[in-house]
Formats: sequence, C-alpha cells, structure tokens
Amino acid sequence: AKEPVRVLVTGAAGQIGYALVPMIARGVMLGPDQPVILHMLDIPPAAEALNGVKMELIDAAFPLLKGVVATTDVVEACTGVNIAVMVGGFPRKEGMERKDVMTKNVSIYKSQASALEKHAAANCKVLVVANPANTNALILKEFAPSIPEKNITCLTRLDHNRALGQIAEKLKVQVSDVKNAIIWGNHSSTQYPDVNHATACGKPVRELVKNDAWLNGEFITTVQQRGAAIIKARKLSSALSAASGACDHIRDWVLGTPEGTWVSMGVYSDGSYNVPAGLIYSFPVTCRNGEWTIVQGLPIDEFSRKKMDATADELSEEKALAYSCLS
Ligand code: NAX
Repeated sequence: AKEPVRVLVTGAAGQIGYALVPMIARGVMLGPDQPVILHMLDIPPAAEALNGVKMELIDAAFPLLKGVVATTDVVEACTGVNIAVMVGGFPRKEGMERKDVMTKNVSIYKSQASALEKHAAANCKVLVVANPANTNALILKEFAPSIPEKNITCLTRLDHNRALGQIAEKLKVQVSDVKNAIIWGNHSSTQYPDVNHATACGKPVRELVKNDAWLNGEFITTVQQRGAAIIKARKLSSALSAASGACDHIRDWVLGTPEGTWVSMGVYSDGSYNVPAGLIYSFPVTCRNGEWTIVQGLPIDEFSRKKMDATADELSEEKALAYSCLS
C-alpha cells in the first residue's frame, strides 16, 4: 500500500474548502489508490465551523482518508505537508481600497510562506487559490526562498476549464473533445483566454467555430467575467468549479498531462514569450515526473501580443503595490 500524502488546505472552513476537502478525500486530486491525510487550517473565528467540517469528513467514512488535522495553528497545519492548497485569504469588502486588501493578504502570505518553508515536507508543491492569486503566490515565493520557485504556482485552471466549456457549448461537442486552450496572465478580468491553438475533436477551433468576431469578443469577455456571472446567479462566488479546478491542477502536475495536451498554470516567469521574468503569470504548460514545463514556440499574433502585454502590465503593477505594502 502507498504511504499517505499530507495535503494542506488553508481557509478550509470556507466555501471552496467545503467543496474541496471531500474531493481530495475521495481521490479526485491524487488518484483512487492514493491515501491522504488532510491538514485543514482556518482562523479562530472559524474554528467551530472548521471542526464541523472535520466531523463531516469522519461521517463520510472515506476509505482513502487516513487522518484529519483541523487547526488554527499555522505551524501545526504546515508540518510535514507534501501539497499545500492555499485558499484562505482576506476578501475585499465594500468600500475597501485595493491597497488595504493587498496589505492584509501580503501579511498573511508572508507569514504562511515562513511556516511552509520551516515545516513542510521537502519538495512540497504549493497552489495558491486565494485572490489576488498570482501576487499572493509571488509573495509566498519571496518569503520562502528555500522552496524551489518551480514548486510555487497559482490557480488559473478554473479559467482554462471555463474556456473549454464555452467552446464545447458553442460547438455542441463534449468538453472532453476540446483541448489546448490557453489562459495567459493574471487570474483577473485582464486574463487573456486564447483559442488560437485549441482543437475540438482534433480540428482547429477557429475553423470549426467560423466566427472570429465571437472568438475575439464575446467568448473572451464571457470567460473573463464568468466569476462575476456566478456571483450574480448564486449570490455566492464559484466554489465547486474552483475546487474541481484545484484538483485538476494538482493531479496533472503530480501525475502528468496526457500526451499532446497542455493546461494553464500560473507559474514563475522565466521570460518565455517576452513576459517579464519575475512575475507569476499563467502560461500553457505540460507536466511530467512532477514538474511543469512552459510550452515553447507557439506563434503569437498581434492581437494576442497586446492582450498578453496588458495582463502582464497589470501584474507588474500588482507586484509594485504588494511591495509597497511590505513593512
Ligand atoms: P470564503 O470566504 O468562503 O472562505 C475563505 C476562508 O479563509 C474563510 O473560512 C476564512 O476564515 C479563511 N481565512 C481567512 N484568513 C485566513 C488565514 N490567514 N489563514 C487561514 N484561513 C484564513 O471564500 P471562498 O469562496 O472559499 O474563496 C476563497 C478564495 O478563493 C478567495 O480569495 C477567492 O477570491 C478565491 N478564488 C479564486 C479563484 C481562482 O480561480 N484562483 C476562483 C474562486 C475564488 O473566487
């Protein structure tokens, strides 16, 4: 039998946490033969709710679940973890300035970076979900210098999956027949969902859709604004789709992407595609042996270039704001 993998979920008493922990305990993230021990962290005001989630995990009698740590102590939460999914953060409340939200999150991600650096298992893989996801991941990287930068990523897989879903709906094909969309840049409304290299049933999506106006217009804005549309409909933000995207992200990272398929991940830029080095930016990647590699050599047209640069500019600005919040 395999040794259990320890998976940390921060913000585990929240909405995404509630959708995510049962998926992990059922083997959706790491496979149906991989036992797991869940580490759940939240803050003291949510301690009782967190304990309720632990009770439900026990009641669900998941065969793969070999233990549950539910705590408000960041050191206890981070100790020995192999995978860390960072969902906890400070949400923007009405009337709050961007700088105030950034200050709160910079301080959370700075201290959780140190705890992970000191107490996580060697080679721990980190996925940041909490917004601003790319910049929180960058702060985590800066304050955990002994964790290899390749191990620190942020979630844009939900956006990627949303793009696949929109194409499948438009073409009336199965979503599993659509692949190789790309989300470039920030997990925000400046992200660029790019279908120039995407295929459906093996054929180029542009040739099948035969409607460049839709692909360059409504398709892009629908994917960019999908989070807001879910809030409007549900009165709550995306949770099950975010949790599912987080499982897809870690599963493909650990177990590999299928031959001929790439996915989108927010990763530390090395300057590929002339994206400034030193940002956490979403790129197309393939994964093998537990490591991601940016897909190289895709031709980029002028329309794409402008959109890729605009989202990079926003990330540079967020990075500057985050640094100005460090005290
Ligand atoms: P909730 O407010 O339901 O849950 C957040 C939880 O984090 C709460 O239980 C809170 O007590 C906890 N928390 C706050 N500070 C903490 C800290 N310092 N340590 C540990 N836990 C802490 O939000 P939810 O809807 O679950 O969303 C969580 C985050 O995901 C938000 O930042 C949200 O903006 C972000 N999202 C990111 C997405 C992505 O694709 N990257 C999509 C979905 C989501 O909007």
